[in-house]
Amino acid sequence: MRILVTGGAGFIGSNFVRYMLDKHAHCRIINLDKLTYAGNPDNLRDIENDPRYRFVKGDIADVSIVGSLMANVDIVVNFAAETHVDRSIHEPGGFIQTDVVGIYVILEEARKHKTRKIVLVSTDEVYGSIEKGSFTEQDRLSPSSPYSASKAGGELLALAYYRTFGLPVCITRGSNTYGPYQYPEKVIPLFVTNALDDIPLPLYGDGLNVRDWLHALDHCSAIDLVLHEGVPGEVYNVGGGNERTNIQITHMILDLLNKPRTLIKAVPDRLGHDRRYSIDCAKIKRLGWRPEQTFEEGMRATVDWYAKNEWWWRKLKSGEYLDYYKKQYATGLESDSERQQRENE
Ligand code: NAD
Ligand code: TDX
Repeated sequence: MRILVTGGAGFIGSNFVRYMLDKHAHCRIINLDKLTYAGNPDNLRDIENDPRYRFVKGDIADVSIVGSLMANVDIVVNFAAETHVDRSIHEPGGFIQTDVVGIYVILEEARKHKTRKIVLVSTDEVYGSIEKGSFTEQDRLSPSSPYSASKAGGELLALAYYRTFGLPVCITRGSNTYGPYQYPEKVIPLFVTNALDDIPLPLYGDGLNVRDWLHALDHCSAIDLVLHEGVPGEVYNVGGGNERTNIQITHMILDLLNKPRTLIKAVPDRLGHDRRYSIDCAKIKRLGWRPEQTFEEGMRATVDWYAKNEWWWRKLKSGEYLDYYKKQYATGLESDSERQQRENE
């Protein structure tokens, strides 16, 4: 099994590369990653000398590099994407370029090279928000952010390539994923690392938005299953079955770290903030998938991992990260006197 993994230097992609090499002795993986701010060679330090693994730095929107790699693999699993909703609100262009145009290049090259299977890793965010009940794969897409709209665009192209050309594409729609190696802009690693530093945890709005949490390894096992058993042209929801409000998540993190709730700072809400995500996962369960991690255990281990791996996250919280942090949170986190001063200027 020769697999091209794209975006394998990011959070879920790096967990997937490690998972596949552990689980399938004969699998060979090429990891194509542009190494954006979110791509981090440290995520795969432990396996970089494995003879079954090769890293290539490059862009999924680059036809020549994608074409040359595709000539030597049977399967493509795409993780490569711009992934942070807040960044997509500041600068949508890069999301459209990677999450739509990049997917188009992968589909075209897969068609030329007769790739056996293409798995696009997508998100439950493409459905938009749901007040009650859960979305099934038949429900219509109604994305709210430039991020989720771009992911929906990539998905629709892929399904059109299936219908028009018979390209064997499967799509997974995963829910909010947590675990080791997640860039500390996402809420769980952001709040854990801020709490470790005793600095405020910026909670958007009333903190009552609901997300369904899925452990990275359970997400990987679902993708592995779809890669082997998924029916071409089909979409599979992948959720952990752990719906929690953001305030519940925040309390859990503070309690696990023995930190005070006074660290929580309510900040202005995200624009277009989806209230609740919830997906029905009966379809992938019929293929035989079950999440194995309980949320309590998974969170305990995850918080512990960040506490023990400061070497990994400390250096990320500098440079570009701090510029972004200031842009995203400066107004929400300023003190009363700073606000007064700004208003007087
Ligand atoms: P991430 O931001 O941690 O990593 C993305 C990776 O893609 C990085 O290594 C980055 O360098 C690479 N990349 C970005 N643009 C690229 C390009 N043009 N060419 C090649 N590489 C490029 O993301 P993640 O959280 O690991 O998410 C992986 C995938 O899973 C994404 O497609 C995302 O939409 C999807 N997903 C994520 C979650 C979640 O909660 N994190 C949930 C559901 C689905
Ligand atoms: O500082 C914050 N404060 C806060 O209250 C941040 C960064 C987030 N939040 C809230 C917003 C969301 O309701 O926490 C929740 C989770 O936020 P994110 O970690 O940014 O994730 P989300 O926007 O739900 O999207 C994630 O899950 C689906 C990933 O970033 C996507 O790539 C994935 O598709």
